[in-house]
Amino acid sequence: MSILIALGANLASPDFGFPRETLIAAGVRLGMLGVDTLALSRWYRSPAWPPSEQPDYVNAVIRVATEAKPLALLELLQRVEEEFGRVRTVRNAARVLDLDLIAYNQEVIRTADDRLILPHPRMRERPFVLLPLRDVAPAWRHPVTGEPVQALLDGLELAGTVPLEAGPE
Ligand code: PH2
Ligand code: MG
Ligand code: MG
Repeated sequence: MSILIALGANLASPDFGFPRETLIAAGVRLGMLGVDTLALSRWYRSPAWPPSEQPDYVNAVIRVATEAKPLALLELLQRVEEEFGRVRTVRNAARVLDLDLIAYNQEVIRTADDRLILPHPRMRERPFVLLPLRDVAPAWRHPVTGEPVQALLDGLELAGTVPLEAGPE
């Protein structure tokens, strides 16, 4: 059983500081809202995708326990993004906090309005999701294709996504 949430940030937050500090604060906030972190991956630095002049991202994945059903969990994540000052502008704009629901156990979901697609449709191409996902759920398999996370990683260029050294970011 794995409910997996990807965390990302590439702008400092006026309230919480460096991206990593914001991501930790977001994890604490999620706990207050009944989303308990069971496992936290390493922190990774990865260049913004698609390539741009934006600052690098800090990315991680948490494996959580929650009573919230998938759509309620998505709404809760969006609420926390807003609380943390996330401003929605254009797609892939730099951000203080991004919380993406990646997978909800083995559920395969597509809402009529495409608001929620599980597993996350772009996770397969994203080393900054798959590397931390492997940290918290090494035996995870894609619920549609059955591919293990390692098989997904084997096909990708991973060099840009590296564990963050200890430091303030
Ligand atoms: N998230 C995005 C767009 N681009 N790039 C990296 N490296 N990490 C992210 O989390 C990320 C991104 C939109 O959610
Ligand atoms: Mg994202
Ligand atoms: Mg998002």
